[in-house]
Amino acid sequence: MQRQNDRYLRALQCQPVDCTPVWMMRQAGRYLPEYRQLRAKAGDFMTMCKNPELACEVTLQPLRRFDLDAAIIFSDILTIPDAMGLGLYFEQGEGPKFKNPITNFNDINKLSIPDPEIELTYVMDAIRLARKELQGKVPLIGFAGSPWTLATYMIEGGSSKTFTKIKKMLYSDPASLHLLLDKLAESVALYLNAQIKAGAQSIMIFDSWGGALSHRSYLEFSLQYMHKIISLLERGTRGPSYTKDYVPVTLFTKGGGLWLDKIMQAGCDAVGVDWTVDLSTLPKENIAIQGNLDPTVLYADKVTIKNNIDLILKEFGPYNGHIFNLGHGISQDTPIESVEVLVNTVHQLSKRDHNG
Ligand code: 1CP
Repeated sequence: MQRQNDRYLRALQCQPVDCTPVWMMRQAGRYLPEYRQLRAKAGDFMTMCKNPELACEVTLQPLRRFDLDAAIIFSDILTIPDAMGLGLYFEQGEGPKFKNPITNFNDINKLSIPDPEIELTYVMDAIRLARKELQGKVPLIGFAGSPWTLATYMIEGGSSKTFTKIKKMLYSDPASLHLLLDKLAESVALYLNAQIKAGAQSIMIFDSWGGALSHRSYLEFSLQYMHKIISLLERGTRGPSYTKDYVPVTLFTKGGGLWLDKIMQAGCDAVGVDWTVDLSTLPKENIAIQGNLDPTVLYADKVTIKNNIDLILKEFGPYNGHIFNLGHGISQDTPIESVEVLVNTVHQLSKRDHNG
């Protein structure tokens, strides 16, 4: 029987850890040959997401190779718009697309809020199965996209670099966009509460495209709705010492470095930071920080990888509220050996500042 590893949950509550916990955004995915193999057999990505056995298997794959301190359920942020009837599909090499994107108020008005126990029951089944298979070895992370980030895909019809359509709506018809964001916030809160009930032990909200907004728009169209979601989550109460069954929330706005003081006031336990953030400027008091290695460092040689990890760990010193992660998802052509170096170096080097 494996010893329970809860250093990730402890760090989220800024409680003493033996060394710094580490996991990677997109750790279950295309850089792993065993993922590519399973994906080739399954056919397409959504088939894998909608099959709880396959989703559970992919969740566990990175943990068999690396000494990671958390698992993240294999799914996608776009399951919610899919459940709202937008018709999600993936075109080879082109990323996600929607058959029925949102174009106007009428489309938004017609959208209904999915019941996670019906339309998204496959995610809950995958979570239940993954918890069973993990046997408490490491905690399981549940997640969702932020309303703003989901809305970008729903209005643009897929990925975008410019966000022209949604920004046009933001400035010319803000009431419609607010209605959409409100429906999404409610949907995400229900979805995350169902994930918690199914066994998710920590929650992460991905605001991948919040950084595309102006300062004022970020507060009004993104942060406000994440704040609302957090206030609706049923996740227990955090005590002064480590609270085992409390479900911490991490907010990650890519490109949100300038707004971290505001993000930290949105009721979250941790903030995710990308590689643009100067860690020395962040408060290191009762709020956990997740990040912030540039994922492209993993293309470099071992010594360079170790040096870059060392620099980040030195910024935190003995502070308990650090969760080591990349500043964004791992790239699909990352060498496996680099991931091994990353995970082992974080554990080894961080012991000097903790009681490991
Ligand atoms: O096999 C394939 O071709 C599918 C690639 C893939 C994978 C592995 C997609 C399509 N999604 C995922 C899994 C995924 N997506 C996880 C799994 C758990 C883990 O982290 O290991 C998670 C947490 C996500 C979240 C996600 N999906 C985000 C937020 C995080 C981020 O990277 O910013 C976003 C923006 C998406 C949308 C999405 N889904 C898939 C792709 C290729 C994209 C991004 C497209 C774009 O750049 O706009």
